[in-house]
Amino acid sequence: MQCDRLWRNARLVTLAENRPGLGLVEDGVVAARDGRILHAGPAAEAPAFAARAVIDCEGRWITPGLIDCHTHLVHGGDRAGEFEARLAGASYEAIARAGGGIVSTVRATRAASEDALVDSALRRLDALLAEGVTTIEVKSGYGLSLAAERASLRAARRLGEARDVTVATTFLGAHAMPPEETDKDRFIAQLCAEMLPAIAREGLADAVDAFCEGIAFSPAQTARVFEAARALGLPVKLHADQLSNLGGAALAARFGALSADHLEYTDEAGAAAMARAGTVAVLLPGAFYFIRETKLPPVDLFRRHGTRIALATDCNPGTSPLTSLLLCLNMGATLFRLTVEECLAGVTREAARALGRLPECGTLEPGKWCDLAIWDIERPAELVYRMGFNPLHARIRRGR
Ligand code: DI6
Ligand code: FE
Repeated sequence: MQCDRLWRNARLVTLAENRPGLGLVEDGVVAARDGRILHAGPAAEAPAFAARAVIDCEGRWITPGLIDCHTHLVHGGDRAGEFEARLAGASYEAIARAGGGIVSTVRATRAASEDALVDSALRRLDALLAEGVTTIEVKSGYGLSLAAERASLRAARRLGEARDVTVATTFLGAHAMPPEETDKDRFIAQLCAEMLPAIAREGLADAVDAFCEGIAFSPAQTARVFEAARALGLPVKLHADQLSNLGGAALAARFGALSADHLEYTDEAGAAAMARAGTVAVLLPGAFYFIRETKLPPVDLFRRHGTRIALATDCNPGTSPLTSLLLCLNMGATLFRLTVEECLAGVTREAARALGRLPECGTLEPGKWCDLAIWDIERPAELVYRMGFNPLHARIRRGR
């Protein structure tokens, strides 16, 4: 059988659901043709391939290319000064009065040109790519006007042209109140009537997200955003139950959301509703760590009900300035007590599911894009175990 490339003498973490656990294969091969996986499995079961190029992996491990399924990679400025002030004792109120907090990122994002947004995001993206990331989700939500949200989403799309990576964009207009607006209902009405339809018409968003929280938008306001998204045929996701339990997980499930994210305060009804709806729980240990949250997400409830679990960086300037998905794996294990299997599935198969892209990526199975990460490790657990060490040997996207 003809193929373009063949990786042999490899050990595979396939994550295929028809194999147990991580779907490990010793002495495996991966064959690619036209950018897609033709075969991934034991060498003994592989057909005889005539390959244009054969790569001897010398026993290295291959995982699916990693997927960071929740980021706010595109934004202006940073909040290092605010971090420094808080460490020196400044209160949130004092920082907000001095123009800090999320509004300062909105101002910096609006002030930046689209080119500048791309340039600053590329530096963060490159850090993720260096660790084997081949698919990334990028949210807007620091523009909060049609022009600035559009620029952010365009910048996100351009990341996928500037680098060899798949970018999934998410419109998060309902992230915070724009500084010039005073009425939340009025803002949401305008978002649903004008911003979202324009963004959808221009094909700038693959999904729609909202921040359902006391400091952001209510469940009723969130539901309005979701209804508007549904009318436009766009899938939804939700920042849910991060700081309090407003029933965000159940709300997301009610709308058949791809994912509900954060979930520290989610209760059993929420976890069960997510499992029934197939809504993935995206856990974000970087934010948990950075804001020194102590309430743990209900991992045992997710396990008991069969809710799928993904892990992501939540890379954002305010609560998770994290640009390492490998460190995020370690945090998922140490902070949330996830198993190695849950962690690795969380940045591959389950992250793909959280983006609605499981048919395209996230496991090593025939027909999917041949997105691979090849690692200099002796066992898969090393990817979760180390902190600040990058054993990536090679990153392959679409077979090359
Ligand atoms: N949850 C968060 O933790 C961030 N956004 C969100 O929806 C905070 C964003 C920021 O402070 O810049
Ligand atoms: Fe987030």
